[in-house]
Amino acid sequence: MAKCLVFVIGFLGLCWQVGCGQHKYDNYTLLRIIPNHDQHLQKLAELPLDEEISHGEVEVLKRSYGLNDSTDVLVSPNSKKLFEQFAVKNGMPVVTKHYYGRSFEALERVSRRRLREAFRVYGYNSFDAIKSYLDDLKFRKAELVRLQPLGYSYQRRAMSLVKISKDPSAGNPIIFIDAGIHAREWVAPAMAMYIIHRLVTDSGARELDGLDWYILPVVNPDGYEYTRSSRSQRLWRKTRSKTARDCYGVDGNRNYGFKWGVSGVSNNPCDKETYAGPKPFSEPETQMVRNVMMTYRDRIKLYVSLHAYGQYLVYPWGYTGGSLPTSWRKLDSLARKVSNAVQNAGGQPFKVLSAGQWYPAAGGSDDFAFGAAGIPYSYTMELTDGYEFVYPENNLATILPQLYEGFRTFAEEIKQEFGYASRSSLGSITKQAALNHKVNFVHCDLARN
Ligand code: 0X9
Ligand code: ZN
Repeated sequence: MAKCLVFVIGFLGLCWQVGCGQHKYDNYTLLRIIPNHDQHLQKLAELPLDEEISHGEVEVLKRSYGLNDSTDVLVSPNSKKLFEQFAVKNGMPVVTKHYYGRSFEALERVSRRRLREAFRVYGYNSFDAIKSYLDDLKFRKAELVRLQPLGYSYQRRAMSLVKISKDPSAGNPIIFIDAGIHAREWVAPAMAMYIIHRLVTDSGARELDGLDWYILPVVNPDGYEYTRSSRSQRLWRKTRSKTARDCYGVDGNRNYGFKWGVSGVSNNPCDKETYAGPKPFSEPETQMVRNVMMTYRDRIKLYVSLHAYGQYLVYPWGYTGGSLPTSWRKLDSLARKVSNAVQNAGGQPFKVLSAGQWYPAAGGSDDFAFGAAGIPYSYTMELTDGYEFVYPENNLATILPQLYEGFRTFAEEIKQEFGYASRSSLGSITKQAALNHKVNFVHCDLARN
């Protein structure tokens, strides 16, 4: 009887907190605070205050990169007033989305119901569906696709690198793409899978001529499945390793061993967002990505880490906004070409800048690829804008093909700079073909002698 009473009281307590049938974020409010003055940017960079994070009352979903680019903050009913006042006091306009969590259901409940359904190219698929699709692809497209087992996630999910190549023994330059290190950014694995789909189905496409593509579509499968498990976990970001008595997860994009911990991180294992981990590469998931980079570092010429959201295309350094790599103009110019290609296909252009100029955060995969592995082009691509992390599944069929045009541009440019025609051992290539590829023949001859 006593036990029963405790249960009923406990249950009522829970109902009182979140409401029966409701979830944590249902009563939260999303505030999009828009800076229109330099002082606003300084103020916003200070958000949120420490005590608010520790109470889990406030989550900064996106930071501003400049004037008129919003800082998006998700606030609990308790802290809503404080933040509205903060914006009003500083004269910043605010766009408000009430009952934020309720929008998750309408947009995405459907996709969880489809748990056992077949893989859909324009959909948000379960990790199992992605895995089965790839296992099948390996046989259906055996002439192009190989799967290299990489190891296991913390919760023992098997992970494989998808290698797509017409000629694996040619030693071609490699484009390495990963996605989904942040669990809630569902559009990123969807994009990675779409790239795989296009590479294996576009029969006449040039993307595979003289280039190999290595793709890891879900870097953090434990976190990804966790966000699919319930509406109240939809905004989980980190991995799922146990890090303290009651706390889980490391921010994989703070866990890489280059300038680890120097900026934009939390040392608190219970921090929901940016805990850098107990040491660099503490997570099996980041170790696997590192191993791919280090194994193929001589051939990987471009690394792109897919994330969401905000429609940014950023390059090193991420750990600081105070300096840029010497080759930053090349990084910047390639990013702008990619952005133009997406825009020409009807998509949204990217905001292009260094990651650290947006906001400094160390331990990112982009900095490790560039600074430690020596990969000459390295980017973080933040997909989509306007829907935060809950990008409507129905729009995927429109935006994935537009974004793919950006990857075709990446491929063309990488081929031009590092491909067969640009190498000094020109072999049988004609002078005209070399000129077409903007190769300086004289330079190559000199290099050989
Ligand atoms: O903060 C991040 O990890 C990335 N943004 S996200 O909203 N997807 O979490 C940006 C990372 C940029 N790169 C570095 N700071 N190194
Ligand atoms: Zn991310």
